[in-house]
Amino acid sequence: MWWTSLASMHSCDTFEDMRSGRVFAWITPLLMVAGAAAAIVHQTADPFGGFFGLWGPDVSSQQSVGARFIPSGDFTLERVKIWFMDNSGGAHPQVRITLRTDQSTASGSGPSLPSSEVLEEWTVNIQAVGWSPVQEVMQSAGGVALRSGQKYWIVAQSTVQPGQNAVWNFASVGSQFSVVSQTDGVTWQTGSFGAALTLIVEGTPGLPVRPGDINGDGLVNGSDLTMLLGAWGACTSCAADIDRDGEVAGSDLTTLLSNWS
Ligand SMILES: [Ca+2]
Ligand SMILES: [Ca+2]
Repeated sequence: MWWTSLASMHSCDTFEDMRSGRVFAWITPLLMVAGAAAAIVHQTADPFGGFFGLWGPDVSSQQSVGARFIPSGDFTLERVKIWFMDNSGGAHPQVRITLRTDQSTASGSGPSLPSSEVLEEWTVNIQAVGWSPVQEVMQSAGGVALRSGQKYWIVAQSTVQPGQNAVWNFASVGSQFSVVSQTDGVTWQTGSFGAALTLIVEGTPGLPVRPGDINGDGLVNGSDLTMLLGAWGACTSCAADIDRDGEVAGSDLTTLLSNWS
């Protein structure tokens, strides 16, 4: 299994440099300059030209893989990009990719592992044929909020048998907090630093604008409801007048409740 070969690489000086970020430190600014219109939330190098060649962990019925990223600012998700290779010889194996929150965030404690909370998901039949990586692009339909400093996971799972599976390419340089599961994304092994899985996350700076988010914190919840009820009645250009008809009324309440976080 590709992933297990990682352990044998840890004594390599070059790999130690990657783990420490020394190699990655100089290439990150170059990648930022090369970025397109969308803002970069997270970006690794591509899989080509690395010390170890083309490699990565299998994504199969026997192994799920997760890569963690932490936004340095607030963003609205636009798309996720991952390089995959193919172990099937051209059967275009299907991969389910999910954006998840972190267990430690949800519970307030515990190890940093993917939670079961799915913020968005995509199903991809990878384009790659054989060991020639192809980048898959997953567009966000919902404009998920990515909050500064919070831990997020991109998880790849598959029901395809080993040997017919997709392979998530490692980046040519860099390190990353990533995990594997032997039970298809349910029970995760403790996270460990390893070679970076190729992962680009793009977004628009700022949290998504949600109708009903009166206080602008990215959530539609009791705080907004309290503000709406407090402003009930005729109202000129107040935030609680969501439909801007000059009064805070039932229609605004309906909008708020239908967008409840
Ligand atoms: Ca709010
Ligand atoms: Ca209104």
